[in-house]
Amino acid sequence: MADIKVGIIMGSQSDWPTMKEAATILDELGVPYEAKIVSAHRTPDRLWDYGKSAAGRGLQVIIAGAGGAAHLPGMVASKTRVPVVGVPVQTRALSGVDSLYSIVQMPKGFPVATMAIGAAGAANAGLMAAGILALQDAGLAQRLDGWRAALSASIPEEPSDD
Ligand code: RP5
Repeated sequence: MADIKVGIIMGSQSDWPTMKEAATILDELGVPYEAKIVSAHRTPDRLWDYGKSAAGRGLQVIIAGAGGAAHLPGMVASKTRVPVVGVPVQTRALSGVDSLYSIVQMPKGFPVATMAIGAAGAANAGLMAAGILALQDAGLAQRLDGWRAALSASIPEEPSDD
């Protein structure tokens, strides 16, 4: 099995449509990952074990997404030195502002690199993880440069009515 360096975790199955955006980016860039449901509130022991074993298992980046009282990214960051990229999942009640505030306001000492709310944030989390790994992987660096160049090239110079 390929060496897995990225872990995608989420608080609920209902987060997967959002977190899939991170997975899609990693697929496009040929970065192997694992995806797991790990809830800070519903499966605290699973969260504990995941954080405790992350570095030893060779994970180099953890992408953690949750919504509402989104404690997962911060709690996993408190259990591992592996960099955590947090994704605030959009909620129905408060549009994800609750998730954002829950994730972004970490106390000094335990950082979470917090992305934008929702799908764009999840996609950017994938790109952030790839960028971190690319620092030590020339092939991935080249693929990421190509991905970015293709995105730039796809942006038209003028708007159209179609
Ligand atoms: C959070 O509660 C999850 O991350 C999810 O975004 C939210 C709602 O979860 P479900 O009730 O849909 O399982 O823990």
